[in-house]
Amino acid sequence: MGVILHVDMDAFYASVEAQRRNISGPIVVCVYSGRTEDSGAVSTCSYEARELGIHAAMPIKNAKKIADESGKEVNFVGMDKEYYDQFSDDIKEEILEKHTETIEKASIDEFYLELETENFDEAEDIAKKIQTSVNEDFGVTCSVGVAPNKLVAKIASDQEKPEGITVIRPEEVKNFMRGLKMDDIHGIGGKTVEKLNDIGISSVEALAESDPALLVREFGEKQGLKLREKARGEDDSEVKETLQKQVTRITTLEENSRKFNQVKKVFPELASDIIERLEEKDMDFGSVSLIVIDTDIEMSTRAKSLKSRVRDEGVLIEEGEKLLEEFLQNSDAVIRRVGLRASDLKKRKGQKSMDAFT
Ligand code: DGT
Ligand code: CA
Repeated sequence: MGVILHVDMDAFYASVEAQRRNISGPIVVCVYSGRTEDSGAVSTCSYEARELGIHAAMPIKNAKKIADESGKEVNFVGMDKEYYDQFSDDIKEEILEKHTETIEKASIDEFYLELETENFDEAEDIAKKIQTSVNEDFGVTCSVGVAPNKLVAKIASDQEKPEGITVIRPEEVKNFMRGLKMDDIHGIGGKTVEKLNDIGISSVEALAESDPALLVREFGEKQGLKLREKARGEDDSEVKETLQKQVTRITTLEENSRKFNQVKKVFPELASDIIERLEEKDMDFGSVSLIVIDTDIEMSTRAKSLKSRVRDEGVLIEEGEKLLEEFLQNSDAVIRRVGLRASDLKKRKGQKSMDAFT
C-alpha cells in the first residue's frame, strides 16, 4: 500500500464564502431557519471568528451578540451548500486527481488519497503541491496529514490547522499516537472514553498496551479489538475510490447577459468538455442541469431527467438550451457565469473490468 494523504479544507464553507464574496475579516456561515430574522444556527465560521468565541452549531443570535460585543465587523452570510459542493468537486478534479486516481471523498471537505509512492519525502512534496495549488487556484486553504494509513492520516491533518502539513512516518506512529488524547482518535468519543476510564484505561498508551481479553469482555469482540488497534495506530481499511456522481463545466460570459442567443453560445464548448470527461470515466448521464450564477453571485440550478442514459453532446446542448429558455422566462437575473452539468451517472459497462479484481 502506498502512502495515504488526508486532505481537509480549513473552515471550508467560510473560506469559500470569503473567496466568493471577496470578504476579509471574520465570517460566519449561518443556516437560517426562517422563523424570525436571526433564528437558526452557525454552520461554520472562519478562524478569526473562532477567536472571538463563535463556533459551529451556536445559535445565530448568540454569535451576533459576541460579534457586537467584540466591536469587530463580523460578516454573516447564509449557507449555500450547492455552491460548496461544486467547489469541492472542482478541487478534487482539478488538483487532487492530478496526483492519484485512488481518491475517496469522505465528506464535502475531506478526501483520502492513496499515492503510488511508498516514499514519505515524495509524499510530503505532493502534500505541499496540493496545498499550494488549492491556495493559488481556489483562494482557500487546506491541511494535510501524511501517514501509512487512513486512521493516522486523518488525525494528522487535524494537528496543525489551518494550513498545516503533518507527516507521520511508520516508525513515528507509536509515539504520535501516545501523545494524543483518547478523543483525538476518530470513533473514540465521550461514552467510550467513560467506559474505558471505568475499567482503568485512561490514556491512549494504556489502551494500546491493554489486555485484549479485558476489552473484548467490556466491548464485545469486534469493537474491543478495534479500539486497541486504533490506539496502536493500526488500520488496514482501503481508500475506496468514490465514483463520480456528476460532471459540471462552468464558464464566465464575455459580458453579463440575459440574451438567450448570447448565453447559449458557450454551450458547445462546455458540452464537449463534459463529454471528454465522461469518456475518460466511461460513464453515461441520465440527467442534465443548467447552472446560472448571476451578477449578485447567486447560484441557481435547473435540472431535467432523461428517459434513458446517454453520452451525447447534442443532448446536453439541447436540454441545456431548453432549461435556459425556461430560466430566462421565469427569472430576471442577469447572467454572469453559466454552466452545464451531466448527472445521474453510470458506468457504461455496468461492471468493473477484470483487472480491478486481480
Ligand atoms: P476546520 O476543518 O476545523 O478547519 O473547519 P471546517 O469548517 O472545515 O469544519 P469541518 O471540517 O468539521 O466541516 C466541514 C464543513 O461542514 C464546514 O465548513 C461546515 C459544515 N459543518 C460542520 N459542522 C456543521 C454543523 O454543525 N452544521 C452545519 N450545518 N454544517 C456544519
Ligand atoms: Ca474542514
